[in-house]
Amino acid sequence: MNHALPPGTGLPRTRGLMLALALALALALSSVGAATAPKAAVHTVVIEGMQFSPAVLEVNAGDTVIWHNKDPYPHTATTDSTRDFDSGEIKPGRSWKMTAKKPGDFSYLCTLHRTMNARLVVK
Ligand SMILES: [Cu+2]
Repeated sequence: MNHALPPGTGLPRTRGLMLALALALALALSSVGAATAPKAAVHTVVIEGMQFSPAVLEVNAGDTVIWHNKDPYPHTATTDSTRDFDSGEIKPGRSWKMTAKKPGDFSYLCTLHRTMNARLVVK
């Protein structure tokens, strides 16, 4: 009785298995790649106590920025000189959101309280 396989018989099966493993690995890696690829994020700037927080926010182009007004009076988030964006009046307890499309370094303020300054950096 000879139960040993003839030489070479195991090789095609091993190759098939290796191929399946390689394929599975490639699939796993591609899904990891998709998960770590830059995705549009959502950032929040809180307006409270007559201040924008954070005062400097860095985002990627395509990200969404939400300004949330927690003060009991209205505010705006406005790039005053360039007019790149202007929230208009954000009423107490309300929010305004914008998709940051254009890369740049945008200084903005509240047109109702012009000492309130902040910066949005879009990369
Ligand atoms: Cu204000």
